[in-house]
Amino acid sequence: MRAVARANANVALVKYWGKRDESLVLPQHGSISLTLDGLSTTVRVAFDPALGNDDIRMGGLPAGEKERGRVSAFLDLVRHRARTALRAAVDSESTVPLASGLASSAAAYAALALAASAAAGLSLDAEELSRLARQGSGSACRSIHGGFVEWQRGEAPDGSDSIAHQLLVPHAWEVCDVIALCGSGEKEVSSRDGMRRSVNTSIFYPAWLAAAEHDLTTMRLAIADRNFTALGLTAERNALRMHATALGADPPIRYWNAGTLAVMERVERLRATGISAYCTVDAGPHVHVLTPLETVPSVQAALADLPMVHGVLRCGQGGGATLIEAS
Ligand code: 2P0
Repeated sequence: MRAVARANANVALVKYWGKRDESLVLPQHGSISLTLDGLSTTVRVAFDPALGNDDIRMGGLPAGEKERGRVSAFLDLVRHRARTALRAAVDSESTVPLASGLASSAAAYAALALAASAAAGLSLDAEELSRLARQGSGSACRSIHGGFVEWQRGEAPDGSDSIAHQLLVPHAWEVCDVIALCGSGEKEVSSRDGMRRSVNTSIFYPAWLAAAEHDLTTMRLAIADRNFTALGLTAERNALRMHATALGADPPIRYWNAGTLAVMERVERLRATGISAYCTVDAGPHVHVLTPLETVPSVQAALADLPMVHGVLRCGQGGGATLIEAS
């Protein structure tokens, strides 16, 4: 009745930005990501007859009320499926630097899906795990797999076909992510709230939907052809469009800060010197700079001396969620 699992974070190359069903976590459109190594979350789950309530901790400390409710609701999905009413003790540990503002619900819910289902005696395949993880956090369905991954929108009202599958195994094509940390602490508008507000109020949302479909097609081709320039241009354009959509919401949502723009400018200048590097930005100020393996040191050096950059992380490609212990 106990299990430990680990999963890696992922960076979206074509972003998920908007749900069509909030409770089932069904996206408005598909998305494509790269699973990263070095930014992982390990989750321990133990179902225990002695517990009257779920005991949810993060790094050994009791989780906040909002997170407790969200994790318990997720555990209810597992309990329902395993036909058990037992409460669980859950603890998680992350390798994401503390207070970097890079918190990853993708890694956490992918690891939780695997650990909780294994602890409950369920043996789920990757497809079932992806479907389950999605209901914890949308982007978590992609972190079940390693390498390049596509989350397909799906059509079924019950979400049964809204799952992720692998496009390329890790290291089949060495694209890396150099992350420039441009801020710290909690963001003001969570991704969940930001995408809801964008769907409901952004004057650009219909254009975003059309662009996302087009970017998915271009990105799939870029990955199939191992065309780094096409991957970089598409990822950068898609990120700018996602942020334009958020800026077009009412009230507007701005995730960037001055550091974000300084990194973007530096990367443009690097490109002018012949280094192949492109930016993408998730729902926060940090900039992920995509570059081939051989140019990682040059990109890292170029970002590290910017005054508004608090740190630089180098990430290669990570594998899928793994079960570390089960008993
Ligand atoms: C992505 N993001 O594709 C996009 C890009 C942020 C910007 O997925 O509400 O934490 O739990 O499904 O997965 C972050 O959103 O949102 C996200 P929920 P999630 O990676």
